[in-house]
Amino acid sequence: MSKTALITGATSGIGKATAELFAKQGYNLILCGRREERLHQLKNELGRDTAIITLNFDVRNREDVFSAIDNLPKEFSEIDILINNAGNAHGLDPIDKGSIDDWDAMLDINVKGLLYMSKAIIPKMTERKSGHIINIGSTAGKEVYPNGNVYCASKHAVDAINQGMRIDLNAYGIRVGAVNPGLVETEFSDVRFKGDAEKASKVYQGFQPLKPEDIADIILFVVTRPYHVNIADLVVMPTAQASSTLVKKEL
Ligand code: NDP
Ligand code: 8X3
Repeated sequence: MSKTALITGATSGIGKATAELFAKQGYNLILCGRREERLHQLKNELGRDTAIITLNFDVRNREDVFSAIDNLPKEFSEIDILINNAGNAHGLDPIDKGSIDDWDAMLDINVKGLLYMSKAIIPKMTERKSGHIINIGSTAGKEVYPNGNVYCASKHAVDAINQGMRIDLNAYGIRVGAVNPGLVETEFSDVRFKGDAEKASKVYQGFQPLKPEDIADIILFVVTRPYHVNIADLVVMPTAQASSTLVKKEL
């Protein structure tokens, strides 16, 4: 029987590439995001390959998260794989100049949103004593870079939550692991720089960044390991990148 995977942030970037790859592999998919039009489009396109349901909510809204998960149709209610991917950076400013609204957005989405999703889905996994949770962290969750302050804090929190989940869910046989990418060219920088396309594209100039499909590939690898194998924490960077601040241009 096909497994069911729920992907948050499926409307763009890493989440979308993962949805496309998983659809080809025949996973039943629950695809989440705020942009309804994109969700419709995904359902139309990927629905040819597999069973798809889309859920349109903001992960910051606790009631909407629980209501969406509690009201899933029966055929989608047993979630085997949760991919906690929704998230973004908002702003790139020194700590003394940062916007409190940006800080709220990053902590509410990247940390609390991930927790709400997990809290809504974990009980059925513990009941069934099976499940697999993949948390999308970042190299920003392993090291702090200039002006990254609160985004890095949010991803360090994901790193801690990933470890905590693995420890606490170990008794139930639930696999928990993180995939922590370096620079991936998605809409991430458009969001970080609030639609300033020129600033956003400069982030990826002069070297070959990762593509969202590279991360999707790795996520598929993680979920297709035999049950006794849990990829607990994986860091992946473009070859041109050695750390958050060291990127070799024109490689
Ligand atoms: P994108 O901006 O392309 O995608 C972000 C996704 O998150 C979108 O589908 C967006 O959907 C969703 N999302 C954002 N805010 C909310 C919200 N409040 N409620 C629900 N969904 C939301 O960026 P990426 O694909 O690059 O980012 C995906 C994950 O990967 C993030 O957690 C990011 O931190 C992480 N990451 C990215 C890296 C990169 O270099 N790109 C590197 C390391 C980690 P919608 O707007 O429709 O709601
Ligand atoms: C995304 C990678 O280096 O822009 O998490 O923070 S970085």
